[in-house]
Amino acid sequence: MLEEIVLTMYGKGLEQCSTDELYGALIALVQKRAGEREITGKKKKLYYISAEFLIGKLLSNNLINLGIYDEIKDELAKAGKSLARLEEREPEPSLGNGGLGRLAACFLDSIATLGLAGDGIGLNYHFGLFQQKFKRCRQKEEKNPWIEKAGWLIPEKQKFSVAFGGFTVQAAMYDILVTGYENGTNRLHLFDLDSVEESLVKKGIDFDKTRIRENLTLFLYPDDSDEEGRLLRVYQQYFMVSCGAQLIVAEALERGSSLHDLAEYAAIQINDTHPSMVIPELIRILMEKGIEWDEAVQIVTDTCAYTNHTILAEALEKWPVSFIETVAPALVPIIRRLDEEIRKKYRNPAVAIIDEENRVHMARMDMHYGHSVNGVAYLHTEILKNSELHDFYELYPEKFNNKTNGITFRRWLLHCNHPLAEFLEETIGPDFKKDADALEKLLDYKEDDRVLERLQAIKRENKHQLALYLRESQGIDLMEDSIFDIQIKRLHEYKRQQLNALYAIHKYLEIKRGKKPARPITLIFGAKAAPAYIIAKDIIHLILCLQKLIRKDKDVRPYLRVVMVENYNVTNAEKLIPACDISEQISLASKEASGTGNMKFMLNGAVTLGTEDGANVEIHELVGDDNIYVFGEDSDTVIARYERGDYCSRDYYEKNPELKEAVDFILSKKMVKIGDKKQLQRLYDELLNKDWFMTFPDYPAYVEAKERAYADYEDKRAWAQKMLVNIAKAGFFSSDRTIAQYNEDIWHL
Ligand code: 26Q
Repeated sequence: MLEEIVLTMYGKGLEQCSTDELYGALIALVQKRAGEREITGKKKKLYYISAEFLIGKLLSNNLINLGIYDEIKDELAKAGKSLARLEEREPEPSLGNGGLGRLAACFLDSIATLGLAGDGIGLNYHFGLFQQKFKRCRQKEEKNPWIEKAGWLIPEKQKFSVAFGGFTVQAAMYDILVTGYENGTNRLHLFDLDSVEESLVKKGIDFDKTRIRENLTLFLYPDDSDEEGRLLRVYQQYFMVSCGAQLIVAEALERGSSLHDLAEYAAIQINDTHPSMVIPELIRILMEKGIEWDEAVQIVTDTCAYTNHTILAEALEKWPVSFIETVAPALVPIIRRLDEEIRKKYRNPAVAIIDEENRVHMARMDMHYGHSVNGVAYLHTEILKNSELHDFYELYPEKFNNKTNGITFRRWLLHCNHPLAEFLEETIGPDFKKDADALEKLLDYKEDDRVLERLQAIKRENKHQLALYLRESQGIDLMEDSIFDIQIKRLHEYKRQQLNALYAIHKYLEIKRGKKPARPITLIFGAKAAPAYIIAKDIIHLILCLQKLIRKDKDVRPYLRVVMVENYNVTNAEKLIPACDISEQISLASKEASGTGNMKFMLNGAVTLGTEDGANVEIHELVGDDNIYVFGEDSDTVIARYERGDYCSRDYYEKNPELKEAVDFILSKKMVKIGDKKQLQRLYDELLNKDWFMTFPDYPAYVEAKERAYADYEDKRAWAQKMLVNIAKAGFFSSDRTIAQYNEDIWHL
């Protein structure tokens, strides 16, 4: 199959081709095959607008979805070439920060897999999110160029123009084909500035934030704690939604819409508030086409739906009217008029779109002028309804709904864990590949020693593969017979990597005193911190110092390792997750909207150690008490304590000598010798004087749960049964299920 292509492309045989040539040929092959399956001819189409699409490498996934993975692998092997080499060669586009961006990518896969017409709309960030490097136990940021001449981006002919205050820019659109699993193909449309100037970036990730014409699509914003460049972020958002709205309207017209009936032709899903300006922008465009205000507002409301991904108040976007005046002056009268309508209708100032400080609350606009508001896990949606967005729930109870997140099993099982996928197919047949619920058949084998032993063998093999990979790529040595206890996710105080680090200190001190664990323990971390998020960087510093301290300590290193993987990304995740024994999901209850890493781990036979937060609650319910380690205060207790405002971390510190010892160790001579006194002191002070995410109250229960899990791990058979139940019950978390629900309740495609 490939042979013919390289012959026409390069006039030679497979054996003679370089890695780059083979890679180019495979892209051509995939795009041809995918192009033949495009989903067309449907009246209504979904547009998933998102500032982030964390798609990961695409080659293998596309080959799997097109059903030609094995064939290509064999053909290459016969010519003495390896598909793995080609996979390594592919750059990973980092067009997302974490969960929200990865979710968007899983959703596109499922939309195509279900044969639904649905495209993504986003931005073509040239350097994506920064690349993380560790230097002297600290995070350093570098740009991550990923765009290649012969890559996945297809330049499209359509041109767009976007009018900012005082100047207009031209935009180009690049498409990436999105293949569904043995089904149709959709597109991810990435908009880019015609006048973008990569040379603006000098060293690291610094660039002139004021030159919008040149810098607009250079970088993805590394989360909201990066205060600098907030205005630029609004420029990006408007650029994205203006191009997106133009595309949506043009396509609807082409499919025969009169625009009065736009809602029958288009469904728009607003992924968090980053694309919320699409609402006023669409109203503007419809009015430009001669539709009256009231009707335009109704059409847009019927078309748009909003997903909330966070309950952290500080992450709910509010932009000063002056920003919008600067960026998109045409939207200001529209937003003001929407606000006036709301003020006339409802007297509660807490539901107004523009507040007393002249800031536009993006989520409020979405809730008033969209027809659906959804949270991303049961608990999250309940908290939205009962507290965070309660005023809106009272106004529009019918708009609120839950859509528990999901993950695509193509990438997070078939692609990342071949041995497990093959074994499952041998054992329960191939149905689970199309119907995730069929994984439950595995429960029939819970007492089958052969199956239990195979699951353990596969885990061992994956741990071995991870060890090879980390040695090769990062020079890290793993003890393969240790417990792999893994926490990988963005670094944020609410996710509480610091709690895990305190445990590491506790264990270190115990071993120093001669109390050795039954089996060596490896605590693996992977996390990027937003460049301006000081405490997050201090936590990384702490973990890297601990890694160094323990690696150099001959008494401790045979029993305990701390390992922080550099530049945690989708590619790393695909290696780490299949090798995991214990999945750390230890956010402060009520703070993690859902989490999706928790689902990936479970599907790959890891056992969760977690709080009753986000989707952990649903995992707990599915697997039962025996197959998960739950600890810590529940969300009601936490929410009540925030309301009382009486949390004092120092009280817990004073009362618990073990905790005190661990916290004090942060400033010990040993640590200060390795690390930076100032950074360690800052973190120590933060914990003792604030600890806003309440790690201290949960500390004893956390240590207890970890010890219990480690002890249980020694009963190999019982542990394998836990793995089995987790895999068997993971079907619910297929994003195919999530997308079917979005379609059923919201999009009606
Ligand atoms: C906001 C304003 C300015 C600049 C940046 C931002 C910004 C950027 C990214 C705000 C939020 C994000 C990302 C949020 C995110 O990833 N949320 C996660 O979404 C997942 C998918 O629903 C959930 O599983 C996680 O629980 C949630 O934290």
